Amino acid sequence: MYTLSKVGLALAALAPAVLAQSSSADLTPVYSTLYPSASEIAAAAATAAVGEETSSVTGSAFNRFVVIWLENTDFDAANDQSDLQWLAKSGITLTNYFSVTHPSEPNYVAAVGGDYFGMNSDNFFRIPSNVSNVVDLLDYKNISWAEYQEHQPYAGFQGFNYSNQESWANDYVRKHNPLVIYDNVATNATRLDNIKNFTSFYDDLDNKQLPQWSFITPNMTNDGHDSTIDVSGAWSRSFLTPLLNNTYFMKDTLVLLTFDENETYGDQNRIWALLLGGIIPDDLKGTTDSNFYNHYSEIATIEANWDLPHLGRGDIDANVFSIVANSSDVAIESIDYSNIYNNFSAPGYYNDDTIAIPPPNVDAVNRNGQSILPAIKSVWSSAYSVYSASTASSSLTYSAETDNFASSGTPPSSTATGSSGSSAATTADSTLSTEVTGSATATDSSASASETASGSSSASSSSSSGAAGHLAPATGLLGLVLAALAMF
Ligand SMILES: *[C@@H]1O[C@H](CO)[C@@H](O)[C@H](O)[C@H]1NC(C)=O
Ligand SMILES: *[C@@H]1O[C@H](CO)[C@@H](O)[C@H](O)[C@H]1NC(C)=O
Ligand SMILES: *[C@@H]1O[C@H](CO)[C@@H](O)[C@H](O)[C@H]1NC(C)=O
Ligand SMILES: *[C@@H]1O[C@H](CO)[C@@H](O)[C@H](O)[C@H]1NC(C)=O
Ligand SMILES: *[C@@H]1O[C@H](CO)[C@@H](O)[C@H](O)[C@H]1NC(C)=O
Ligand SMILES: *[C@@H]1O[C@H](CO)[C@@H](O)[C@H](O)[C@H]1NC(C)=O
Ligand SMILES: *[C@@H]1O[C@H](CO)[C@@H](O)[C@H](O)[C@H]1NC(C)=O
Ligand SMILES: *[C@@H]1O[C@H](CO)[C@@H](O)[C@H](O)[C@H]1NC(C)=O
Ligand SMILES: *[C@@H]1O[C@H](CO)[C@@H](O)[C@H](O)[C@H]1NC(C)=O
Ligand SMILES: CC(=O)N[C@H]1CO[C@H](CO)[C@@H](O)[C@@H]1O
Repeated sequence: MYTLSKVGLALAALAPAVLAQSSSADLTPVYSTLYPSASEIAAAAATAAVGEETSSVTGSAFNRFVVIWLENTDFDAANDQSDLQWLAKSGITLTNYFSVTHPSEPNYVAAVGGDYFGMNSDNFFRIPSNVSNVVDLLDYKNISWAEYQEHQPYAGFQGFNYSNQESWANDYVRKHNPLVIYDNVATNATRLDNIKNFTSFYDDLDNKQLPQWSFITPNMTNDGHDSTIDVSGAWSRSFLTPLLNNTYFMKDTLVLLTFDENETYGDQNRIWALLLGGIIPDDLKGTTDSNFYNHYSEIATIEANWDLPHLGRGDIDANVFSIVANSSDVAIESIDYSNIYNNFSAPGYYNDDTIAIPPPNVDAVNRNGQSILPAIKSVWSSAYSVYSASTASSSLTYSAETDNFASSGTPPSSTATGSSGSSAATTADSTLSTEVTGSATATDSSASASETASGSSSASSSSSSGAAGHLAPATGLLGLVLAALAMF
């Protein structure tokens, strides 16, 4: 991470005239599809530090949670894939697990932070450091965590992409790396070191030093994004097969293998999900669980397991996976999902310049009966008071189950406002002064046409300005120039 300022300096050398006009001379690193360059990345990789954290905090159902995400596949296509069917014989298939929106990036963001804040594209986004995520919850009880990102060039890399250096095909992409998008991780050196290269997974496995929470992202080939469900299914089977026979890995472990989103936008955003690991009892292997879950269940489940406080967002009332709910004494809510589509992003900070980041619900109690994380409450409680007063008269109600808005005369319920409450009622937020309208172009020229669709809101009267909202890779004039360069 210290190498980042070097990158900034290198950029300054490239654009001295621009820098001279930049009043702040802020060398905040700028990332795009072109910067940093491969040689700058190689130099940074040579000195990058790698986090090594482990711990053994006992949970009610598991002591280790490993999340693996594949890409863009409809439920039926995954359920019919032979390697996934083979894996399913060792686990519990979740048959009503929903993604929360389209396209990719907001789903990754939501699964660790409890909201996607109106994000509706795969652009270069940063989430301000006063917004919390699972890392804050895990830290509260000193539960170790890491990400393993395949072909990320070094631990803590913050760039937009790292392509195959021979074919230049898509390989590592930031949009599939949920925690690096949160500034409260990316601007903290200790935390950033835990966002590791995939090779570190095998180091940590061999050293019996795996963290208790981890998020694994295969590259753009192996996750199916630029390939097929047969490729991602075969990769999943080959990656997991040795692990399923590894007694160290399996002990007290829960693995979730799932997808970011359904492929067909007109359909319900239901995705295939499988629970595996040492905590699955033999009599539940090869069975299904038809309770309603969504990406926020990934957070609610660790809260229930380790009896953690909450983030005050979509995690508050998400269902906990039943195998964990059963041993945590947490109820599972029966939810009618027949009208849940989750196929666009509700209005919010990243798709509407007039909308602030909503305060988390500081008064809520989560499924395991805990209050909000104290550190979050201290930052947001006064903003929450203002916000809840202003939304009480709003005609928009937010439903955590559907993660969408519905027009009605009913004021938001006290628990519902906390979740992704990007209501049309705006608070006095100043948009980031550093924001640029030129976007870092998606690296991903082979993305399916559907993935570039922006979720437009049909539920709100507030105007949506598309994806250009609070894009924050670059600073000031320098940023504008670099954003323009990035469009070559
Ligand atoms: C976490 O670790 C810190 C530093 O070692 C310690 O002061 C604190 O009590 C620990 N917290 C818990 C909940 O174990
Ligand atoms: C990152 O991973 C790639 C391939 O998995 C490997 O070739 C490279 O050496 C790794 N880099 C570091 C710094 O670990
Ligand atoms: C990122 O992707 C762009 C567009 O494909 C490519 O030109 C660039 O070299 C890639 N950057 C790296 C570091 O791989
Ligand atoms: C993704 O990783 C696999 C190895 O796991 C490799 O064979 C493949 O070439 C990589 N994809 C790209 C685009 O580099
Ligand atoms: C940085 O991260 C460490 C480890 O997660 C945490 O203990 C510390 O409080 C963080 N620092 C700040 C300023 O947030
Ligand atoms: C896993 O262990 C079982 C039982 O010992 C064995 O039958 C199976 O072949 C092993 N699989 C692998 C991939 O090693
Ligand atoms: C979401 O699905 C509904 C129902 O099929 C459809 O009417 C709507 O057009 C879809 N929205 C998007 C953005 O695809
Ligand atoms: C949870 O408990 C219920 C009620 O006892 C039972 O039907 C269900 O099979 C259990 N689920 C799991 C995954 O243990
Ligand atoms: C959170 O950070 C954003 C961006 O810096 C700022 O606009 C907002 O006022 C902050 N909110 C609170 C409650 O600190
Ligand atoms: C809920 C659900 O699975 N929705 C759809 C995802 O996409 C597939 C294939 O288009 C449909 O069959 C599903 O109905």
